[in-house]
Amino acid sequence: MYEHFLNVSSEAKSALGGKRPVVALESTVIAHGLPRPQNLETGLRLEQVVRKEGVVPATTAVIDGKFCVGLDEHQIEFLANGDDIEKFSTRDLAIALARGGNGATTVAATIWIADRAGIRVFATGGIGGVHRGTLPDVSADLPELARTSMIVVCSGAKIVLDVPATREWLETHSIPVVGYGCDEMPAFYSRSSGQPVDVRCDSPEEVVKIFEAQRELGLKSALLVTVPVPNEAEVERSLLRRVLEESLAEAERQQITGRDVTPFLLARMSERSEGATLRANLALLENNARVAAQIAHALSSRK
Ligand code: PSU
Ligand code: MN
Repeated sequence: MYEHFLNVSSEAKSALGGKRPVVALESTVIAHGLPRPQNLETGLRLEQVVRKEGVVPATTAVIDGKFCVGLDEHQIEFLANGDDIEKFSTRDLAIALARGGNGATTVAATIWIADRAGIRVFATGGIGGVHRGTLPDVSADLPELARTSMIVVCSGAKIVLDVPATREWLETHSIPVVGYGCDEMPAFYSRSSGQPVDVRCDSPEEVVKIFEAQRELGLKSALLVTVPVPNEAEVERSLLRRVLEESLAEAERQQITGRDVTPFLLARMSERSEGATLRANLALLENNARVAAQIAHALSSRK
């Protein structure tokens, strides 16, 4: 039933077969986005949050060249504490399949894999996007969102990015942006970005209705559901501006490029803010996983 390269956990398989709700989770945030030991704690915690809503979590990664959908605790621990865990985006998948290897999957690679497994709802912290600076560094998350029919729950694009340019990209490529309980697109650690959303939704059912309409029309893009970081965990504006500027300058001095840019900036901002950005990241990840589970529930009860 599944493609030979997919290794779907028995729990996810039986939920999908019985049309019960499943939420896909990415693993780059565990292997490269968060420091130890919070990365392992968070990887496990996000699964618990999804389960608490009566939904099956499916964290995705490439293990021994197999595209795993639904990991056990040991596999999550391996990703969190392993020393040579790569960061796989969509372009890396064919290489991983041909040559084997272990890698955490980005938003792009995770939604590609989850789509093949028949999962329709996915949660993360912040999507990749158009980077700042003169080099046109655009995350592969964006084109993958443009061609994958999936409800993607996030807190907008990561603040390290050029947020207005990322917003324009989403518009050009016809990816509808929902503000979940908000009228402005959130910006990861911050509840506001000055950027508009296309529509506001205040319940899982409203989101599901738009997603079903997208599918009815044969529109193949994702539905981006943006959820602001919980109030109490939002990073104060002037602190955020300072640590962001310092970290961006440091990345430029050290000539950090390619797949290392995002993990470098996230780690530096956390150090420079004495953990304030890390606390925000953990809070929004958990909140997004919960919202995604509620949406998955609403989606499965309509079928
Ligand atoms: N969200 C987080 N932390 C992360 C990421 C998202 O809260 O570390 C990861 C995702 O896996 C996303 C990746 O796909 O960062 C983007 O990397 P890049 O800019 O290299 O495409
Ligand atoms: Mn890049």
